[in-house]
Amino acid sequence: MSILNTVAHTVRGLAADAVEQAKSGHPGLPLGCAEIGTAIFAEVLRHDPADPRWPNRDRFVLSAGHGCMLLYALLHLSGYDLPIEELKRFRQLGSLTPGHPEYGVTPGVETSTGPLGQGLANAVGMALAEAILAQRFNRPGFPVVDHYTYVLASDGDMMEGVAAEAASLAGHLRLSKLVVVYDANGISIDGSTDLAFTESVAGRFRAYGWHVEEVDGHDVEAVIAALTRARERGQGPNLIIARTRIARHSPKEGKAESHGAPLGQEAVAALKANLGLPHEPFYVPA
Ligand SMILES: Cc1ncc(C[n+]2csc(CCOP(=O)(O)OP(=O)(O)O)c2C)c(N)n1
Repeated sequence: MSILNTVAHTVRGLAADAVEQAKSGHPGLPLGCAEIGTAIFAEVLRHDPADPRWPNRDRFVLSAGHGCMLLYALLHLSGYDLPIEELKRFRQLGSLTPGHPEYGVTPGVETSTGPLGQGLANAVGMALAEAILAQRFNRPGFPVVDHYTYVLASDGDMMEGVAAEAASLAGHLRLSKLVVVYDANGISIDGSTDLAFTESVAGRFRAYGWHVEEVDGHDVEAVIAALTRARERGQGPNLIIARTRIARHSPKEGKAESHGAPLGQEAVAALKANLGLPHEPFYVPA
């Protein structure tokens, strides 16, 4: 197993444990997007965990903010000032892992969504700000403003009108430094998305002028390759539709009940056995 897969599995263990400890939260998305998050934080994002406010950092917006344990686990493993003790205090008053929506609390969290769709719209604004600042301040040989905005969005984000409006503007303005990864797991809060949402998201975004490609969201190398292609294209915004399974590798894989409730001790034990992780809570390998 590659180091990146080990990171992804560690993220799964941390997210499952934190939600269990808090007795509330959303384990399905962190388990389903562990490879996507690992690809972004370990290989793609240009950031400095020692200086989270560095002005020219790449931005990462968690539009599917309910999956915030994914982000907290990745920030901890990346070396941000977010010790494991804070992950153990997930969703507790006064902790550095308060949950979604969030702005200005946890080092490394740009913003995360409460109302679905909002993060994607925030990210369009951030990408637009980058383009305006670059045009105003960059000089030949001195690209002082030169960064990307990455987004993780879910089915619920894609259902919302605010995301559609912002995506239309991003296409019109050709915001080429905007990369949205869409966690297409076919599951929403009450069951299969087939119940309410059968449009072609790919067709809609192509019509807005976005470049769209699909990828296996559990193949970390394929996700890195897609992100790299998106970053290097330089022509308009990018949508990467990542096919995933909610609650991947747990007994609740593919089930809507994993969306917003703890997995339960038995399922967490089974998850760790499946991943080859020790049963020790909040385990991080050397
Ligand atoms: C505008 C808005 N409407 C409703 C909700 C309540 N809500 C939170 S998560 C969710 C379901 C999201 O499903 P999906 O985005 O597919 O996430 P997944 O189940 O894959 O984790 C809903 C309806 C919300 N947060 N915002």
